[in-house]
Amino acid sequence: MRTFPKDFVWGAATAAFQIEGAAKEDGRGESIWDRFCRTPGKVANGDTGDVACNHYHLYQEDVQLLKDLNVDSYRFSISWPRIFPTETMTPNQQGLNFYKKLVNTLLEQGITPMATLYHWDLPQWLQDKGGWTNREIVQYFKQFAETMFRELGDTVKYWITHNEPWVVSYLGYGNGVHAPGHQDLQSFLSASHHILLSHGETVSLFREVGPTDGKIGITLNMATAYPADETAASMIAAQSWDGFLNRWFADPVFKGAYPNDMLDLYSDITNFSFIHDGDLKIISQPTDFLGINYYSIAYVKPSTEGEFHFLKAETVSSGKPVTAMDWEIHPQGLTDLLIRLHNDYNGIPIYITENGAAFDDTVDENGEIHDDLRLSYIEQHLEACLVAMESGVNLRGYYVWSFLDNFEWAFGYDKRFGVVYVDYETQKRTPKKSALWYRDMINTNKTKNSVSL
Ligand code: IFM
Repeated sequence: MRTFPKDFVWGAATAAFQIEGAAKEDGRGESIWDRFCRTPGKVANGDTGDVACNHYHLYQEDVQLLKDLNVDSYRFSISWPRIFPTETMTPNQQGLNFYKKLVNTLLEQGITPMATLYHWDLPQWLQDKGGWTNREIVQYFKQFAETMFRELGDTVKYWITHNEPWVVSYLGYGNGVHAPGHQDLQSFLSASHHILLSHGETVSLFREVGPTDGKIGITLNMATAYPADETAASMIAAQSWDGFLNRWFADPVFKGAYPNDMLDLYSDITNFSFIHDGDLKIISQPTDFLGINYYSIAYVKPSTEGEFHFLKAETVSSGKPVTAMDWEIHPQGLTDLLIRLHNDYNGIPIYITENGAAFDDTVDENGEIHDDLRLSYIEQHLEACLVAMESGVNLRGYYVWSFLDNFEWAFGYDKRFGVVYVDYETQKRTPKKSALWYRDMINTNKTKNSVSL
């Protein structure tokens, strides 16, 4: 019988913009995603986050659903424009009240809150100053973080500074698929640095004003990069891809240095003037844990053309089955990633802060959703976690993405990641087969302290 440790944390995750709705209520300001959704052609169907899952109003029902799922912990994010709607940086009390009510409801149900400070919904007024490409943002972010630590630090002990800096910097400022939609590689690199700097500054701040019994980490989206074939050129291309996605973000935080091979590659794009003396020392403040969002892998081969010409690489399909996002299903990539991170970053405690899959769900005549593909995806990835843990990886918990179907960024509401189905017309929630399986699996783990997968 394979076993997860008794204190392994079972969780579910969401993010503010993707579920809250109430975009114009109780003093919330405009976010870059509100603006992006209204820019023609950027988001599927012109979908917006105005209503989303209406979680802002239905949070009590949602916490009850989380309780029914048996999760130990719930990972959510805080909407920055709900707290600081304008440049005056006066905290919006109604926004603070919402998160206090949410956290108290979770605690009443015995569910541990894990709060992410930045999950992509930048106040538009900050973007108007240059957003993450302007170094001044670091001070604004610290102010936001300090407010949240002071307001919620007595009840929230687990904090994440950033969710997926690669997505924010590359998709937001590099290729423009995400808000604010800029297409400039120099901006990608300066934004990535300012995000990491704000992480380091916030970790230091947390040690001063955060809960003394609290923990703080960063969440990176990571994927194992495999060479598409056995040629030396493909191995080098895979190494560059790994640097682009993984090491450019993890090395500064956990080793205090940007990887040399990437500094070489990126020297065609920038002179790195945005990196100031002392920055890497700040970025590498000891961080309590690493959060990993894992979905798929990359098969990489050399190329001097196309979107990734600056990496001299491109990704190709390996022919494996894919999810509705067209992402290859590759649980072995998770095991390989976890073992490698454990070895490269000194046995850092790791949480899987997101893992899950989008599939085209259908509701049957009984109102049930038999999402066997999602269930199998989750099961295989938990198995991959177990294998890594048996090799000594310090894996502390797993948060399924996502608790609810929600707004999937540029894909709008077309892609469903939830283990709980949301009918967007009626806002009715229905746990899918995968949710019921997850609930039972957690229960078995808790009662027997062993799980048969
Ligand atoms: O929905 C996103 C989430 O916001 C961040 N990680 C990946 C998920 C699926 O694309």
